[in-house]
Amino acid sequence: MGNSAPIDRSAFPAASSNSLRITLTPAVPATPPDSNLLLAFHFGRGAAGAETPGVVNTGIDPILQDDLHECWWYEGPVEHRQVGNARIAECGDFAVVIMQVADAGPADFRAVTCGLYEELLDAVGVTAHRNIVRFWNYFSDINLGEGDDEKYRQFSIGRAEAFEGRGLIDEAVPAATAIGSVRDCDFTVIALASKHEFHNVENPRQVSAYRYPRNYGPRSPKFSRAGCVRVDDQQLLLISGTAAIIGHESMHAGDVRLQCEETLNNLRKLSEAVAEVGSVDADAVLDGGSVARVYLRHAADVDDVRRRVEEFLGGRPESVAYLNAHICRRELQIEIDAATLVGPA
Ligand code: 3EB
Repeated sequence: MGNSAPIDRSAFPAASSNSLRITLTPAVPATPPDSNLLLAFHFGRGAAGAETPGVVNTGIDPILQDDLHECWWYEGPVEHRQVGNARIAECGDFAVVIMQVADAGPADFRAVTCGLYEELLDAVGVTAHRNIVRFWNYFSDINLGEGDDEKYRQFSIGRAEAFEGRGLIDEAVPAATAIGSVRDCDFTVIALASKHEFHNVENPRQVSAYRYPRNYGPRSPKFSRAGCVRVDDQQLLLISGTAAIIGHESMHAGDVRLQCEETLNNLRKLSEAVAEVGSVDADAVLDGGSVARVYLRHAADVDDVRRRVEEFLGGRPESVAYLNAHICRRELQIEIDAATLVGPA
C-alpha cells in the first residue's frame, strides 16, 4: 500500500509572509481565505471532521467543552497523501507526518514505539523537510507498570532506539510532548518538520531531558525544551510539555497550585532562553499570540489553575485548551505546552 509517487515541488511556492496561523475552536472552522489546513488536533470524542485530511484524533478530551480543534493553517497549497501507515501533509515550508497504530501493553510498547518511530522518520525522509522541529505523542495507560516496566519508560527506550538507529543525535532532538490519554485510544505520534533550520533551546533551570539520570528510566526522554523556526519574517516558537521540574526533580507533589506556579516559572525562563536564540521580544514568546494546552491529571483542578494561566498568557482565554490527561511522572498533576507565532500583523 502507499502512494509514494514523486511530487512536483513547484506546486508549493513559499508564501512571502505570515504563512502559518493557528486557531482553537470547537469545530473545524471554514477555511480562511488563501489558506489550507495543514494539521488539526482534535481533542474530544465527537466524530465531526474526522474524514478531513490533516485532522487527527488525539484521544485526549477537553475539560470545559466536548470538543476542541487546534487547526494549523498554511497560506499556500497543501498536499495530503499516505505512505505506508504514515499520513503526510506537505506544503512549501513544512511537512506534517501523522502515525496512528493500535495500542499495546507495557511489555510490547518498547518495540511498538521503536517500529512506529522508524516508519515515521522514514516518512519524513520522503518529504522535502528534513529538520524535525516538534513531536506530539499521545497514548493510553502512560503510567501503567512499575519501575522500568512502566509504559512511559518503555516508550522512552523505543524512541531512543529509533533515534539512534536513524542517526538523530541528542543535540538535534526536537521539542516534544508525551501525554497519556485517560481512555483507550490509538497510539498517536505527530511530527512537524521543516526545510528551514530548527534552533532548539534548553531551560537553564532544568537538566536537559536527554541527560536525566538513570533513576527516571534506562533511556532518557529524547526531546528539547523548546525551539524556533524562522520562515521569512515569521517565527514559529515551539514550547515542549513543561512541568514543575527543577533540575531533574519533580516539585510540590500533591499541590496543583504550586505545581502550576512552578510550571509558569519554567515557561518564563524558557521564554527568555528562546528569545535569546530567536531574537524576538521575550514578551512575545508566550502571550496573546500563543496557543497553549494545559494538561491536568484531575479535571476538577481546572478552577485552581485557570485564572493564573490566563493571566500569564496575557488574558486570551480563547487560545488555551484545558485537557484531562495523565502526565508521564505520577507525581505531576499539570503540564503545559504551547506554540507561538511571531511576525508582522
Ligand atoms: C519532563 O519535563 C516532563 O518524553 O517526550 C515533557 C515533554 C515530558 C516531553 C517526552 C516528557 C516528554 O520531563 C515530561
